[in-house]
Amino acid sequence: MPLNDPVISEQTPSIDFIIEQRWERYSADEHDIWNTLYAQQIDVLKGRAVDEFYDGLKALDLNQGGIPDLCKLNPKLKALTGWEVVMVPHLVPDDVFFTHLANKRFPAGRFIRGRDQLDYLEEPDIFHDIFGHVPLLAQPVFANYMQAYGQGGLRALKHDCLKNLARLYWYTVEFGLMKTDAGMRIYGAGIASSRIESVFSVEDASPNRLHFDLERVMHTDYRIDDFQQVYFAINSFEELLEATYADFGPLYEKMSTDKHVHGVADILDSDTVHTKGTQTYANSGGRAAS
Ligand code: HBI
Ligand code: FE
Repeated sequence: MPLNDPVISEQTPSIDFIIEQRWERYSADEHDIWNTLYAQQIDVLKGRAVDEFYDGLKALDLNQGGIPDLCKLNPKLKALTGWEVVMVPHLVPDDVFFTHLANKRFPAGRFIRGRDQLDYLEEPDIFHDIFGHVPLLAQPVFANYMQAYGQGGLRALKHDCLKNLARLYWYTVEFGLMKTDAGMRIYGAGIASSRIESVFSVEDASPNRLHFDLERVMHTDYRIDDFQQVYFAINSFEELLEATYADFGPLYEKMSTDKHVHGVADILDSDTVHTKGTQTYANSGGRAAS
């Protein structure tokens, strides 16, 4: 995000960090960057993303051209699952983030990346946040999972388990895969908004692809500066929601003292292995935003 963005700095920050979108202020070039990224991802995600992702894009008319206007997007999303998208200037503090999710508000960055950053970005922009995250918020089971995650996050803060929750988010909402009859499919937004990782995550031989297990994932380290060395796959969104609907109370008790962490390349005896990776890829020098 440009630090001197005049549109942002003229607004007084509020405690929920929400800012107005002011859609009319996006330039033709910014809309064009959205269109470029959109066309590119639609192409690369063919046969690689879960059906629910396309259903969401279609139900929300995200293919209308240009950066979506929240005034048009939110009524459609609200009608489907009760969720809405709100604009924030940048990453918001964890408690603010969880509070938004618990109240069915998805905080999305307002700015869009520049042409020199089409493939790599440090902070989530509106393309990652809306194209990557919002289609699945039109899917009721996934939307419930996101709300449960926000509620769980607020409780985790009180138990000093934030890191565990952040790993769960990372390996599901951002980098999750789904094992379908047609093969491994992408549902994580960090993958779905990245041209290169969209292919890497489902086709490359190097990463491990293991079956999702709630506690296992919450104790697994992650890297933010390269492609993943491990992906966790679910069979369905129902599986994900059921795992997080369990009473987290005892889990938080345990995790507040048990801080063991598995490395990104570890395979445990208890893991269900979908594909064992070769782990030989060189550092690629970056990936798209998550
Ligand atoms: N804020 N805007 C924004 N977007 C995020 O994805 C986000 C955040 N704040 C905190 C946060 N994510 C993470 O700490 C969570 O994964 C736990
Ligand atoms: Fe994200």
